[in-house]
Amino acid sequence: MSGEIHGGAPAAGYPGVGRVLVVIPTYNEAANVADIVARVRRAAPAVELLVADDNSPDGTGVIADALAGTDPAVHVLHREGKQGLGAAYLAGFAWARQRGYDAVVEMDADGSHAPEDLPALLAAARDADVVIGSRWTRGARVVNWPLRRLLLSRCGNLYARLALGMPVSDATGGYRVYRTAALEALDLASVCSQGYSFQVELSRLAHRAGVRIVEVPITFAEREHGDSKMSPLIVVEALWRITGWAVQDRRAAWRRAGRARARWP
Ligand SMILES: Nc1nc2c(ncn2[C@@H]2O[C@H](COP(=O)(O)OP(=O)(O)OP(=O)(O)O)[C@@H](O)[C@H]2O)c(=O)[nH]1
Ligand SMILES: [Mg+2]
Repeated sequence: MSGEIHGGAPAAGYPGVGRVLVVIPTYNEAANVADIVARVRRAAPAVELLVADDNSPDGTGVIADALAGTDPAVHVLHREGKQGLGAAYLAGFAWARQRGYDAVVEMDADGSHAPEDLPALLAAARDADVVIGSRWTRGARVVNWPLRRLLLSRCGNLYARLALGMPVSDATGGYRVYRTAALEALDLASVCSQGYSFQVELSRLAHRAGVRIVEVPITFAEREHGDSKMSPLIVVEALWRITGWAVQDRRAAWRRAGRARARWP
């Protein structure tokens, strides 16, 4: 049933941004999916939603189908099995681009990304290509996160910022708006990340492409229901990839500097 699509009539769109698709990747989010969809519909009635489910064993996909059956603004993309957050988002982006949406939103299903913050993110998207909902910018709040997760996020972001030279305070954050025109400018075919590093990889691609990136403070809350899919492997992948990109960037800079020196008389 991979790629099967349910859902219908498009909503009217969001002023200044156009037709918006909120992509919600799910794996075993049966306790959360109905609530998050309802909250998005209340907070931003003009957007549409795509639940990208990786054949969750807990029946998340079935619940999503029932929601799509009663609300034409809700769509479901059924994928064959668990292939990681990055792959689910790339499939959601492709789905949106094929159907002419003007912007896509990334949002977790577990309630950590408050749908009530979405209007502020979309307002910022009027003058930006990428809007990052940031946990680490003035005005943001992080609620109920254990100290080890706070430290991991702070240190991970510091490392990403220093290693990659990006002026982004929350490069690992997964609450974002991308204008689809800006996605065209990114080399999505080159994306290789699966977990957290997907967000860093897209931040890096956006920064390198020179598109306008804006950060908006959000209130981030620890999930209340269901289990985290975060694992040590995801952290190792992020560290490994960020280090690899940093080395690549330094080598390219040295090569450029070497060529410039060779041109000197
Ligand atoms: N489709 C799909 N969704 C996934 C996969 N892994 C995670 N997700 C979803 O991605 C979102 C984020 O996953 P979480 O488990 O909350 O991970 P996290 O937010 O990084 O970690 P926590 O802060 O511990 O919750 C949730 O909506 C998950 O259901 C996957 O392999 N496929
Ligand atoms: Mg989460």
